Amino acid sequence: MRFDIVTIFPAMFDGPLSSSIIGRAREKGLLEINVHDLRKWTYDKHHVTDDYPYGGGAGMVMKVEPFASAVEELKTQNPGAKVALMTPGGKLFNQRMAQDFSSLPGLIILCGRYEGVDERVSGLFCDMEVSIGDYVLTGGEIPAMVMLDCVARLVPGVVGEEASIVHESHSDSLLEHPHYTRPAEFRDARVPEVLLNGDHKKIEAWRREEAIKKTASVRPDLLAKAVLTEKERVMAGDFMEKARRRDGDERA
Ligand code: 6GU
Repeated sequence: MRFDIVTIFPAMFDGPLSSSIIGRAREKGLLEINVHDLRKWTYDKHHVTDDYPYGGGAGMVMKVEPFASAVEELKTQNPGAKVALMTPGGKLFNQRMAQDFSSLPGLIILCGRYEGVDERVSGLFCDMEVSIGDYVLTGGEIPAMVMLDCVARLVPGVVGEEASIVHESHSDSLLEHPHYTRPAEFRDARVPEVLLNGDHKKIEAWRREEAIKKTASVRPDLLAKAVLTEKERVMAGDFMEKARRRDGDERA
């Protein structure tokens, strides 16, 4: 899969995209990631990418022409690619969107700065506006890395063990069960006995229950989408009640 990122801060991408799993996948040719300086598509002497807002107000607005030229050029190189503008006003990114994007031939990701991007960039040149959460960052660069990382690891071959992406937090609307490794005892904190005696049926049942318990306690909103048996629903209800009592009216 090919990713093209368009930004006024290309250096921000150096470390994260050449390390670890993503770095290795690029070396193996499973991912092609190109980071482009938006200023490549400016044609004035000072390489201007922003300007004052029509109607007045604080802050600058990113201009339409450089993004327009960028998208037009990159689309000819990868016609099947979808174009996403990273902006806090976009659609909330989630695991489902990541799965959908991972089967595309490419993503062209435009990084806006937080003050704003001329509306015509999104209106004329983008397939979607994407946000990574309900908080404000200084720009779309870190969100672009978050989205790229999440999509890239779903591309076949990028993550070593295929099984490890099946049973993970969010793919089935449950948080993951706890994990342990040696030592079996650390400062009086013992690894749960069930994990030590090799009864895989019991281990699976324990993990499922722990996942439901954790989700009910930390992210009860996720349970609405989770597929649970009748018995599991009741159990989830009990855990939620317990968590409510424990946390007081904090989540009223
Ligand atoms: Cl995509 N951009 C900015 N500036 N802030 C954000 C965001 C994006 N997503 C969440 N906060």
